[in-house]
Order: sequence, then C-alpha cells, then structure tokens
Amino acid sequence: MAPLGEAARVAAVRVGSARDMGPWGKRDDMLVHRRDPFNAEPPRHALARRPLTGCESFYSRNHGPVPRIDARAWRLRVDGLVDRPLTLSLGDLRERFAEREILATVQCAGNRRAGLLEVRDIPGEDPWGPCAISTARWTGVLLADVLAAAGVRPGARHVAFAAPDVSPLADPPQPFGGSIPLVKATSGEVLLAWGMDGRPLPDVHGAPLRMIVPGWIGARSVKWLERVTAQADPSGNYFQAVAYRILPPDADPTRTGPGAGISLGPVAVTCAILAPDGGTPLPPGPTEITGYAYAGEDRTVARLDVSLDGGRTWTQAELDPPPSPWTWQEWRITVDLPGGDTVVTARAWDSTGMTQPESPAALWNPKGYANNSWDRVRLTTTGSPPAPGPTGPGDQ
Ligand SMILES: Nc1nc2c(c(=O)[nH]1)N[C@H]1C(S)=C(S)[C@@H](COP(=O)(O)O)O[C@H]1N2
Ligand SMILES: [Mo]
Repeated sequence: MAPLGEAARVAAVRVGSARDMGPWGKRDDMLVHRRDPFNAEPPRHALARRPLTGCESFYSRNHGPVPRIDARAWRLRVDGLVDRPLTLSLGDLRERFAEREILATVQCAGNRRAGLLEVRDIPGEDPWGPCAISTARWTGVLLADVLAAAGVRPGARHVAFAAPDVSPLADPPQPFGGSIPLVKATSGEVLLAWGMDGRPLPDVHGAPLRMIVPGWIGARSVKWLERVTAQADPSGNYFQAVAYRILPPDADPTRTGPGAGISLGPVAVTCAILAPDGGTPLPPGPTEITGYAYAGEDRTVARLDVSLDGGRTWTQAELDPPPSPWTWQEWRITVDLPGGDTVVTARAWDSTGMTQPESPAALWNPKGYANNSWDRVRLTTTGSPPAPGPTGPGDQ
C-alpha cells in the first residue's frame, strides 16, 4: 500500500492567532516548517480553484534570514564574461529596458518531500507537503535584454546569480546563489522581477529584485538579487554545486563534494489533489474533486487521471488550459463517493507523453527532491461503508 501519511507528516504549526496576519503578511493557517529561517506553505484548500495564489498564501522558502534591503541604495551588478559590465539601479532597469509581465508558477524542488519521508528518513530537511508551489503575475525586465546590453562574450555558457542572505545551512555558511545555462538565461521567459501581482515585491519574496526562472526548480529563482555573472561553468555556490542535486540512494549527503549527483533544473510533471483535503468527513454521493497539475519547462499538462481503486482503473478529469505557458493547470472531476473511506489517486501526463511514477519509493534520494509520484488523499464519509457482500466460501 502506498504511503498516505503525507498530510499528517506536515507539521501544523499556526503562524499567528486567528486575528492577526502571521509574519510576512501570510495567512494565519500557513503550515510553518521553520520560523527561522522562515519556511511555510499554505494548506491545500488555500491553493484550490485559484489560478493566482495571492501573496498571503504564496509559499515561502528561505535558507537564511530575510534581508531588508534599502531599494534606493541597492544596485545590480552585471559582470563576468561580458563586454560592458553594468551597475544598475532600479530606476536604470525601468528606464533602459522594456517592462515585461509573466504569469509563472514557482515550485520548490522539495515540494511533496513528505511522501519521500514515508519511504525513509531524510535528516535535516523539512517535510513539505504538496503546497510548496504557487503562481503569481511577475513584473520586471527580461534577463535576455540586460545580458544583451552587457554583451555576453563567446565562452560564456552559464549565468550565475548571487544574493546577500548568508545561509547557516550551507557548508561552509555562504550567501544563497545558483546559475542557469545561458540558453535558458537568454530565453524570452526569464525575468528580473520587481513586481508581484501588481505590487512591489515584498521583502520575504525577494525585494527589491529577484529572478523568476519559469519551469525550473524554485531554487534558481534567486531572491534579493545583487549580481548576475556570465561565466563558462555553473555556479560554485553550495546551493548549485552541492545541494539541489539528486544523489544516489546510498550516498551520504554530508560527505558528498561539489558536483556529485545530478543537478536539478527543469521540473518534471506533477500534480496534487487540493480539495477536498481529507480533513473533514463528507456526505457520501457526488463530490467534486479539484487540484493542480504542473508540467514544468515549456511543456503543458495534456491529461489528468483520477482513480478510486488505487490505480486499477482511471477516469479523465476536466483539465483547464494553463493561464500562461509557464503556469500550473487546474483540474476537476465529480466522483460518486461510497460510504466509508475512499482513497483518491491522481496522476498527470504532459505534452511529451511523460507521466508520473506510481510510488515515491523508486524516487527516494538523500536530500528528498523532486517527488512527482501519484498524489493520494483519503476521503472519509459520514455514511457507513457498504455492507460486505458474500466474499468467499466461508460466508456461504
Ligand atoms: N536569496 C535567496 N533566494 C532564494 C532562496 C533563498 O533562500 N535565498 N530560496 C530559493 C528556493 S529553494 C525557492 S523554492 C524559492 C522560493 O521562493 P519564495 O520564497 O518566493 O516562494 O526561492 C529561491 N530563492
Ligand atoms: Mo526550493
């Protein structure tokens, strides 16, 4: 039987009282994995039926203290293998480059780690449920335009991002950073963003400027950006070279050096059931089930299947088109819930024909990344289970 304790594993620490908004303006029922550094995801129902998440529900993933940066004194440096190194204020960015807006989903590589924790322990990593994923309308300028102004030299293959927040979780402690290949950096979708849903970026989400790398793991969307460097090799930052990599199951992550394992980049197809969330018993009968599916990179979700019998038979859900090429998709299906308990299983297929693996057991890795196995939620009804029919010779 596949693990079902994902929801139970997610520590339900309330952010604040019902009256005050929690820290960083978040809803008071955020599931807080850590207060310091602040790491929190919304409850499943908060993401349901909302193409845009809204800042108060948007998950927050931090490896160090949230810096408060004076936007007037702040400058972005663009350097490395470029013909014209640049130093840009926010005003310079606005004046010199065309403003762009993009609807994009951001998903942490640790989303749904709780499912991997059911397989085997992952020391030191938080048990994220399925809500370390959110969508916003981001405003800023294209990284491609800024790189073009700087003039990227031949020989550059990667673009590295540096931030000032020093993470005590890194070994040795160091500011957060990472990189993406130049081909992705010069694509039309990678943004230097100062706006989120039409407002200035809040501190906790990276003010005054952050990267938005649509379709890639959230770790590459570096917040509090202060330096962009064109270079021959990927970033040597801990969060690129050591963490956010898929290690073989028998590797000891405390002993692996830079470059071990597989670097994570584009996100693989995944999905989750958001409502009902299994928290309260439901009346038996027709029940609408809804959730998200997300394909990552430049793919879309092409089909979403739901099973009430553990994956023996499947029914296709109604699937919305993505609000933009870089977002998740909403799906829904009405099922007839019998009395008793029903385990609802969901799996998505992407536009390249890839689908999700059945179990997290085959995906388990020592840092607990990229769990895109089938999602399952146990729904309980207020009715009694159907009377058992004759089941075998002993009952005759
Ligand atoms: N400077 C900096 N950028 C960062 C991080 C961080 O800790 N420091 N966390 C990364 C990770 S792992 C994720 S998943 C996203 C989360 O973005 P959010 O907190 O706005 O949801 O930010 C990324 N950018
Ligand atoms: Mo992340």
